[in-house]
Amino acid sequence: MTLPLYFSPEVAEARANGQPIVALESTIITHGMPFPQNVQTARRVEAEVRSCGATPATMALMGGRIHVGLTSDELDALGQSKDAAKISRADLAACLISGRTGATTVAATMICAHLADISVFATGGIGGVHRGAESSFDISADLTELAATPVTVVAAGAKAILDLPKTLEYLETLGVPVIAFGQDDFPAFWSRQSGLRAPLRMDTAAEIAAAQLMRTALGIPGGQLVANPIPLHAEIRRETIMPVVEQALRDAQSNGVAAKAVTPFLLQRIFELTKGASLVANVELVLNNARLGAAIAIEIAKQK
Ligand code: PSU
Ligand code: MN
Repeated sequence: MTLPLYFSPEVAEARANGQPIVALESTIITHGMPFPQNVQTARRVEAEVRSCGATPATMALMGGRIHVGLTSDELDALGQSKDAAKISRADLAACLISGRTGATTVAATMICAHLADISVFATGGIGGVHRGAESSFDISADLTELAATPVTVVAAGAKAILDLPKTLEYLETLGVPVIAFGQDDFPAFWSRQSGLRAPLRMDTAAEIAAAQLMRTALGIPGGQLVANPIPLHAEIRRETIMPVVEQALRDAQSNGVAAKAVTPFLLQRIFELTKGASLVANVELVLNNARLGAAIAIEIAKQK
C-alpha cells in the first residue's frame, strides 16, 4: 500500500532542494484558538518559519490524504471548518479511510512528520498528565508519542491546566529528554517559570540538533521535548493566570467535560475568562517556538 502522503507545492520544492522543514500542527487551529485569530496566527507562524530560512509544513488530514503543508485556501477552509475531528495516534487511520477532515494533535503531527522525513516540529503547548489523573487516567497520547517517534518537538512547556510535576515524572519514565532552552526551570506556557527544574538544559539550537542525531545513532527510539520559555514581554505571571485556570477547571468539572473534549474546553474557557489576553500570549509563544524550530531544523540539516 502506498502512503497517502500529499505534499503541498511549497513543501515538495523544499524537499527536492534538501531544505530544512519545520512541521506545524493543526489542532491548535481547529480546537486551540477561535476563528479568525486561528488562521491569522497560523499564517504568521508559517511566515516566521520562512523568514528564519526554513519551510513550514502544516499537517492536516483531508480527503483521505495526509497533507504535508497546506495552501492558503486549504488553511482558510480548515480554520473555518466546524466539523474537523481532533486526530491523535488512535484516530489517524480511521480518519484517513473515512475521507473526513482531521486536525492533527502533537502526537499525530509527530507521526505525519516522521512519515514525511521531517525531524522538527514547533507548536504552542503539548498535552500531558491532567490534574486528577490518578482517578481519571487522563494522560495525553502526546507523551507516549514523544517516547516512540524521532521528532524534536518545540513547545513552551505545558499549561497549568495540567499536573506539571506528574507530566515531568511520566516523561522521565518514558525516557523522553525534556530540555529547557536557555534556563534551568521548566517553563509553564504563559509563564516563564513553573518552579520545577527541567531535567536538561541547552542553550543553543546546535546542541539540541546534535542530541537528536546522537539519540538516533544510539538506536534509542523517540524524540525530545524542547521547552522554550515565552518571551519576557509577552509573559502572563503565574499569580495572574492561576486563578483563571482554577476557575476553568471547576467549569469543566461542573459541565461534565471528559476525554478529548477536556483540553479544547479549558483553552476556550481561559480565553473567555481572560477576555482574550491568554490568546495574545499564546500567539507570541508559538512565534517564538517557530523561530527556535527553524534554527534546530537548519542545524540538523547541517550536521547530518
Ligand atoms: N495544549 C495547548 N494548546 C493546544 C493543545 C494542547 O496549550 O492546542 C492541543 C494540541 O494539539 C495537543 C492536544 O496535542 O491539544 C492534546 O490534547 P489531549 O490532551 O486530548 O491529548
Ligand atoms: Mn486526554
